[in-house]
Amino acid sequence: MLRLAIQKSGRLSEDSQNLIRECGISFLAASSKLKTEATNFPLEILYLRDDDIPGYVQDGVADLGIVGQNVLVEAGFPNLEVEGLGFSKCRLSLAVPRAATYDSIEDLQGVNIATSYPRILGDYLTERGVKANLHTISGSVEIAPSIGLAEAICDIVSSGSTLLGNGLREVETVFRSEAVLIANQNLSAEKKELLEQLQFRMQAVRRARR
Ligand code: PRT
Ligand code: ZN
Repeated sequence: MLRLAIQKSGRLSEDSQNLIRECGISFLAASSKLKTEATNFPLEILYLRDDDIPGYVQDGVADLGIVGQNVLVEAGFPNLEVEGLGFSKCRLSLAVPRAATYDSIEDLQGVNIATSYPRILGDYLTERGVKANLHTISGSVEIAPSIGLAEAICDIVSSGSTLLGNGLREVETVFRSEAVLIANQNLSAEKKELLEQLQFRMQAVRRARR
């Protein structure tokens, strides 16, 4: 039996559950239960916080997972990715107050930047020879400039209205993300076979949606 970890509640959970259902797999939705067994495919579904999913799959507690690439790469396990799933598209962007002058990434030299993505941002800045002071905070990153915590932020953007509403201007795209299927690297032959069946169905669902 395969164990698949998906987000319990949040931006990924509905699309993740819909994808599995459209693969013809029946199961009970996330409620108070943290796991459920599919009735017509050898699959057990674990409902977790998205941040915990890469580590669980890396350690083999779960065989598979569905998570945002942003969370996967930030966790340090990019090699677990099997394939992109085409939903929850967003970007990780740098933003500064609307009135701040910004011409190029050089302007971030020595600047305080608030983010929940120190690894991805740190790699991006290092590749460009920029040394900034990263302040890692876990939420409400957008308010950091207005409360004097940082001069810039790096956060997930989709429509851009949150940045706008906080008087911020997007200046660089650091990373583009979508939901991805991930898998433990040491699956047994039986589990690999089941993964292939699941991938085959997921690809058929995506072709049918187009
Ligand atoms: O509780 P748990 O830890 O499981 O969930 P979470 O709160 O950490 O994550 P959640 O559900 O908010 O997001 C899950 C994943 O959805 C993220 O890791 C991204 O891969 C993806 N995603 C897609 C987004 C967005 N779009 C998005 N817009 N994640 C967050 N946002 C935020 C954004 O940071 C901004 O603050 O939503 C706000 C609105 O965005 P705008 O630009 O449309 O205004
Ligand atoms: Zn989370």
